[in-house]
Amino acid sequence: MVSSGLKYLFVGLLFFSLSAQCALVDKELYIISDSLETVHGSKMPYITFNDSDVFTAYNPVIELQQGDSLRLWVFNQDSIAHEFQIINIMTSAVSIPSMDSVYVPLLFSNVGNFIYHDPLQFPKNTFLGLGGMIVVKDHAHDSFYWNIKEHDEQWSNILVNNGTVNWSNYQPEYFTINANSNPNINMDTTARIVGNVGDTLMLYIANTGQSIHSMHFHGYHGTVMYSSKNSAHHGWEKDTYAIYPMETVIIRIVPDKEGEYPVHDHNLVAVTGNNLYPNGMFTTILIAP
Ligand SMILES: [Cu+2]
Repeated sequence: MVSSGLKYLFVGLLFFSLSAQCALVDKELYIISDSLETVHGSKMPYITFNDSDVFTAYNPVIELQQGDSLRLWVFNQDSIAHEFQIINIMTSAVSIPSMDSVYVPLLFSNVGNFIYHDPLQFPKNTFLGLGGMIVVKDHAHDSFYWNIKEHDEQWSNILVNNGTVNWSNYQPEYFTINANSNPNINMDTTARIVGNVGDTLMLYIANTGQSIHSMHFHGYHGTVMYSSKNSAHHGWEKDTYAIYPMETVIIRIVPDKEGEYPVHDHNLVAVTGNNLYPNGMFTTILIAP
């Protein structure tokens, strides 16, 4: 009797320790069609996932701890049907008719950075804005999030009206981090890397665009902790990261000195907005003593 009592106590403790770490996380996303205002004040059609039924140009980051169960509802408030899929997590897409919703319960057992998006007529709906990230962590370090992407006003208008474009001749004109170009990126506290010497800073990047974006850090090297496309890159220490379309990475930076240093896309057209420098993917990293 004593030994079986101990066994139940042990099982009870094990269950308690697991349930203390793994949370149930409820989240709602709303698909809303509106427009993206560029750094120069022009507007183009844009569709995003939103935290509420109010449109923003920014697809929210869903933040989880390793082992969490996500209970996700996706509401389609657009006038046309959409789809939903999480790359490397859901093996197939679910469709969501206009003004309907889907419920997606998922367990996230592994750390990583995952793109959720609308894969319908890919890359059309993702290009039009429907792509965000889910990050799964096993740490409590300061974290920063970059949803990097490029845009073309003429193409967005063609695609939203069911026209066709030639993806082999793609010359986008705007380049954004979390839907902002320089100088507005610097106002986004989720994007702009700020810390102190010796901190461990974690940067989660998702390329939801259709171009390669080669992000160059001046002043600091970081370590690749995760890449969804190139697991061979794990552990590499670098200052430039070529991030492929629909790739996600996690980079760890431990600053060794104070200072303010530029971070930008090494593809020079991507530091412009409608050909104007430096209104593209350009920000700074700010490290205090
Ligand atoms: Cu550079």
